[in-house]
Amino acid sequence: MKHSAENIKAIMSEFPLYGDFVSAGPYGSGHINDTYAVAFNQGGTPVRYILQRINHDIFKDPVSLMDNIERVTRHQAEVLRGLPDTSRRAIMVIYAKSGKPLYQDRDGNYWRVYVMIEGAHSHDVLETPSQAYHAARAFGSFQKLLADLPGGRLHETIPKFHDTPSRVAVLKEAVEKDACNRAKSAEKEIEFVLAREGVVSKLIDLNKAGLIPERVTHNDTKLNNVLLDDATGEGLCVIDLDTVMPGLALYDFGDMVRTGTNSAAEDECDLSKVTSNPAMFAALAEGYLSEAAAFLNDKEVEMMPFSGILITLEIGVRFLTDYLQGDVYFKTSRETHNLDRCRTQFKLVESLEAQEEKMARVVVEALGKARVLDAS
Ligand code: ADP
Ligand code: GN1
Ligand code: MG
Repeated sequence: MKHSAENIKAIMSEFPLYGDFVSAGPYGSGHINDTYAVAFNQGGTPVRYILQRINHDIFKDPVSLMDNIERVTRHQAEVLRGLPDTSRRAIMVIYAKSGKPLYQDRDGNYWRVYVMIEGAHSHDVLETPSQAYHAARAFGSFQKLLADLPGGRLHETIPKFHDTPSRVAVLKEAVEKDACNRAKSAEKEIEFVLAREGVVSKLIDLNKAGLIPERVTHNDTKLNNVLLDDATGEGLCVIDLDTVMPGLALYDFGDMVRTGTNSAAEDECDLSKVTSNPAMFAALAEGYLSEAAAFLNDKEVEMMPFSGILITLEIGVRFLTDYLQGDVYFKTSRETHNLDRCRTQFKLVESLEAQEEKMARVVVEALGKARVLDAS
């Protein structure tokens, strides 16, 4: 949904911001919310904000969602207080004139405003192992910081979000229904999933067996959901907090592998370009473990290579389901966009499967380095 600069100016006037509205335009490449960069002139100094319309078809309870985000960002601010540059290390929510963290317009849309973190960017495709290291370290540090979040369990903003077997069950229903007559064009992809049904409950089963714990996790650790500092390359701020809720740490690491090791874009059509880059995997494992080794248990560490395979399969299943259901969930810009994304994911699954043993050795090495770092 696109909103004009005039609309946006009116929405921004519901927030108690100092200065004059200058301009607004669409921002970023997220698949879910509508994001705008909004420029203000504050006494001669240009200042920008992020304005977002929360996709309430997907996030059914935006008030609970913002309650989670307030709790998480308040805790981050408390823990980070005193460090240099704290205002660039955690999202800052701007409260509306109503005193609430959201403004609801006459059409029922929910809007929120964040301070724009300047001098930092997110990357859709990572270019260097150093970027991978720093992005993964930032997500590890985020999980570590939230380990002692006060106030009890967070709301589940999307129930069963990383319940891979449920995702497969929904896919099967979509195949059965074939609402858009598209199943024929995705026969190979459907087969691909059915051939892997045996592994989809592996992490959930380990959790049920008490071998891996529930934690506060991000759940959408696509690497464009972390801002890297333009000057230092450091992982500065974890963003896109809508799915921060109870979850398994491994789904977070897995999604870093899905998005950080892919040598091509998520929707690349030339599948010969899609492979998992082992140097990126090593950097992700090192960066993540430099923070997470302090709290992960042995089983979680052991499952790190598998987690990348599983979530890549899961996200591929979700793209495929959305294709069959008529592109009702993810933003798309062409008819086969979701099918293309699914094919990319499945090609990546194959590449990761072929490297699983090698990745296990890399994780052991990375763990060793993290322990040396910790001891020094
Ligand atoms: P979506 O859920 O649609 O992915 P995000 O919250 O990830 O939305 O925001 C989309 C993009 O906007 C991000 O990838 C990032 O580039 C940018 N962005 C979001 N919040 C901020 C912020 N506080 N400061 C700077 N950039 C931001
Ligand atoms: C969505 O919001 P965004 O674009 O960061 C999706 C993730 C998927 C991702 C695939 C709430 O993430 O789960 O992994 O697209 N977010 C939601 O690119 O469904
Ligand atoms: Mg995002």
